[in-house]
Amino acid sequence: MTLKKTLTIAGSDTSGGAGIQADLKTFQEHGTYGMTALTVVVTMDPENQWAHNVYSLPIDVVKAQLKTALSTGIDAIKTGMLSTEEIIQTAGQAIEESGLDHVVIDPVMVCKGEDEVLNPGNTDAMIRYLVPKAEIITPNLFEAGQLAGMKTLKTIDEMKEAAQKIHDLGARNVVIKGGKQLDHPAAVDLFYDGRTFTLLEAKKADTPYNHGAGCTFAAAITANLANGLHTREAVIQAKQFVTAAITHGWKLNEYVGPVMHGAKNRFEVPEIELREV
Ligand code: PXL
Repeated sequence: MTLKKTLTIAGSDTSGGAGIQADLKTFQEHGTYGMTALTVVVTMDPENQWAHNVYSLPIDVVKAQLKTALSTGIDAIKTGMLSTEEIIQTAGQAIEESGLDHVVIDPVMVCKGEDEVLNPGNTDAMIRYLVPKAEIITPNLFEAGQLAGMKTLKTIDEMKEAAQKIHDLGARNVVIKGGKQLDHPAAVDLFYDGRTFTLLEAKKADTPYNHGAGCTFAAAITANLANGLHTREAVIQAKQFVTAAITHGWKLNEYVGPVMHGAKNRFEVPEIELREV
């Protein structure tokens, strides 16, 4: 038996909910074979309010991992936290050389609860090296605003405007993760394929424990693409996966509560409503 191979180019979240840990757990739940090219290690300081520290890996180490992984013939690639312009450019080049279509760009700029942008020059590098390679790009409201040259998005109309702009930058499909942040009755994400704007709505989960939700959503899309789903179906099923994961989010300690990556396969499959807007 052979498995579809999914590669994440992303950071290590030592706390286990986001980053490559989220990606690998999600890949596993989808029956794909997960591989990694690590870009940074993120640690959290238990003596200082769980403050994050980001340690970038040397560029040679990133390149060596990409060479290893891509030599095996990957079916789908996801990018996550890329901390420097050099790493962004290197990831872009590797994707280009791979010739792969199934490329999911999760343009991570901040960690939840930390409002510092990783490095302002990174946005321009993402627009140049990564956005045009995306079969699907998955920014949150802040990241979509940065990519589109807008402020943090606050309404569905602003989400539509940003999705159009990001599509114009070369991403073939855009998913803007609104989640529960938007002033909207449902947990809502917007999918734009260049023709139709579709809202994906789920019941808002009554929990503060959602660390890693963004990474998990994007990783589920990646695995679904590797498994042969079309983009729209890949996104819908990923929304079910992440909604279940958030619904069963749990408290790791007093600072962080990760999603439960395996919830969809163990508990109920949530209802997602689709609406063209
Ligand atoms: O959730 C964004 C994110 C992505 N990648 C890594 C992280 C985080 C947030 O903590 O640590 C490695």
